[in-house]
Amino acid sequence: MRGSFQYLLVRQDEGVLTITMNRPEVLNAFNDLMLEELTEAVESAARDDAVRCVIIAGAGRAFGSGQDLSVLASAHSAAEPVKVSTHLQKYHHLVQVLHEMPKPVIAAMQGVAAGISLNIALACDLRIASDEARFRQAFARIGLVPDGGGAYFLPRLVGLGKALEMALLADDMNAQEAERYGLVNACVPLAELEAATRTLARRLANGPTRAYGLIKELLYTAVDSDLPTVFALEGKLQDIAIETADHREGVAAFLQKRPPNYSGQ
Ligand code: LHQ
Repeated sequence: MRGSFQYLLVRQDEGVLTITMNRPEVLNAFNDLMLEELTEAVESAARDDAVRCVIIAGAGRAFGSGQDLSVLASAHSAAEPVKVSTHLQKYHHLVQVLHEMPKPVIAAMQGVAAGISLNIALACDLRIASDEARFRQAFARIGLVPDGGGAYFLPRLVGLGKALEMALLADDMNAQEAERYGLVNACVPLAELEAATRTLARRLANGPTRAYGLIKELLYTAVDSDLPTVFALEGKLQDIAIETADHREGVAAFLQKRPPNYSGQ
């Protein structure tokens, strides 16, 4: 992973890679370069065994405000506008890489998350919000449909009724409501968000990383499968998990009445 990006801050520490989107003057709205850089960083994290947990965050007061609308407006007036579905393919690739990341990904959300920024957070495995965060499926306010996989992830997290309400009305959901609906896993005071996120990320980075990857695969497949399919997949994945060093370490630690020391292998 390269050390510097134009629109990202990256920090790697004790197996935790923190990627911070860094366009605070526009609440971390996506331009093309930030999207490309985020995709590169996430792909690199997926390949790097030294990274055992990833945090996605936003600089300044927001997590992210979606597509940069000034970029969108100039794209509309370009001589040969790029079809939006072609542009969306780049976001789809990012969402796919996040979703298939073989280690846990946490979104740390201190402020507003709108549009495709929110939907990218929904593609992460866990979300921690500050009590000042708010969540807006902003698309209908500008006459668009939810994109970036939001229509897939949102109803799975909050149920179809609430997802429809959020998508149609495009109102803010506050952090307390988001926690109640399961849109975020935890809501903490703003001053505690960074520490709470790091504590969770360190815990995950010290866990059985290969099993975590298999757990993600199992649950994300199971949510769209029938029971026989899940039985077959869990057998296949348990055959893999039971051969890992971390499984042996977990059992040994239990029998020796000591904390496990997982290598991630
Ligand atoms: C912004 C933005 C922004 C540029 C704040 N762009 N400058 C669609 C189509 C095609 C391809 C791919 O994907 C998409 C997906 C999408 O994401 S569509 C949805 C795009 N996002 C939005 O519609 C949200 C637009 N932003 C807002 O509604 C508000 O800014 C929110 C609710 C996020 C925050 O409101 P406030 O806290 O009141 O902040 P603000 O509005 O005052 O914004 C602060 C600054 O950031 C301001 O600039 P200024 O120079 O006045 O300080 C905004 O213009 C700028 N900004 N979002 N997306």
